[in-house]
Amino acid sequence: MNSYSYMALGEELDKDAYVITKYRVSTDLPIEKAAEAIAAEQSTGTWTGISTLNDDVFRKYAAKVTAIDGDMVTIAYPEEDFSIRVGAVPQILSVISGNLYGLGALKGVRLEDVEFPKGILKQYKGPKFGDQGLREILHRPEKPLVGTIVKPKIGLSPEDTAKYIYEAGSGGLTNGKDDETLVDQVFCPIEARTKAVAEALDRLREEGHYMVHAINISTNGQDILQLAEDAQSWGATQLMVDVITCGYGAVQAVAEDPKIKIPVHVHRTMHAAMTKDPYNGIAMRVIAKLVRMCGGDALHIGTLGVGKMEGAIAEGKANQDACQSDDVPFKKVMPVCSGGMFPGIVPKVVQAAGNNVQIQAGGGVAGHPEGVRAGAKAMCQAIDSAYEGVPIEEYAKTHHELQLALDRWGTK
Ligand code: RUB
Repeated sequence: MNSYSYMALGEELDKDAYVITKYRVSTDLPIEKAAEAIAAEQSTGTWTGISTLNDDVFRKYAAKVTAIDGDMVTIAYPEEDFSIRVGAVPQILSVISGNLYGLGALKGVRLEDVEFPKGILKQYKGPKFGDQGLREILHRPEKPLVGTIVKPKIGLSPEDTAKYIYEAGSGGLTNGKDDETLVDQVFCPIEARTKAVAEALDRLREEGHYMVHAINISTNGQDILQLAEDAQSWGATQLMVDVITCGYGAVQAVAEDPKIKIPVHVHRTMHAAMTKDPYNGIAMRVIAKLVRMCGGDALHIGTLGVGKMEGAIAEGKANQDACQSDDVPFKKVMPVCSGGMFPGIVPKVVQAAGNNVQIQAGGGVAGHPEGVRAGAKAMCQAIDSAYEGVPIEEYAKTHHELQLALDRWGTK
């Protein structure tokens, strides 16, 4: 029986013929052995030599360990190992991010990055609208988009949800959204909520303000397309899908449905089970790249070192880059900074992320001492201060709602 080596350190590969991955590996094994174990398990090998593997199969389909730098390992998988039209992201993930986590020889392994060859990318469509499409809908060409997550997450009726959105829009917000745990509960049926919110948005438009609201349609695979189409027919202006709980296929199905003519907001609830440990799991930037391929128009990327959720500036920037880079043939995804946001920390986010972001606050709007409309105004004023480059404390001196927000929550 032949024994095959998956090591190809320093080999120059045609980037258009391989999916190139980077893993951070923690192991007591020599790192070369661990890298080889991953390359073997995820392509043509297993724990022992096998009589059914021949030179031809190995040459065509074996993964190659092309670089090792400290604990960072680069593995290239031949494009032919992937099954895109049928198989798609579930199959991609089974290759680049599958059994390897279970290998007993590895204490930890984290998929840090992936690059796909043109042949695979061209089988995806990417976002229908993307960041610029959203900006066109909202008539907001340059400034950061500014939004809210309706709070409390659960419990409001359709009418109270619509009232919240009307108030938020009257205060100047461009985006509203359902929270991730709200879909079609008895207290707030999705049809009634969508219709009530649509009426509120129509009223705002008549008054000259453009706003969209993402209706959460996260559900079973067999139901999600119908729900997307129904929500659109009830007046939804944007749809929301939780990518980790529903799957990439759900985002792709909704985004690629030709009947769907509204943007898709992608929430990432549960991502931290995979992304939080620096030594195990999957980096958010990989998830962002896949969401972009599948057609998400907006995606949560973290709050770049501030807010209630974990996530440093460098990590947020890497996620933003995955949404916005020019090296893939897709429209750009609107990066969404959300989670524990409030007006006082908006300038830090804008400083780190620039103006092409959507910044949104739930508690940071609904918790304003003068209510939702004032909370929305304070968020908009914070965005304006950052956009105009005026220190926020200075700006607050002439903007009452912002001053109240700073008094309540400060700037850290
Ligand atoms: C926002 C909220 C969202 C988070 C998720 O509410 O809880 O679901 O955005 O986090 P609040 P992430 O503004 O009151 O904190 O965007 O990091 O996935």
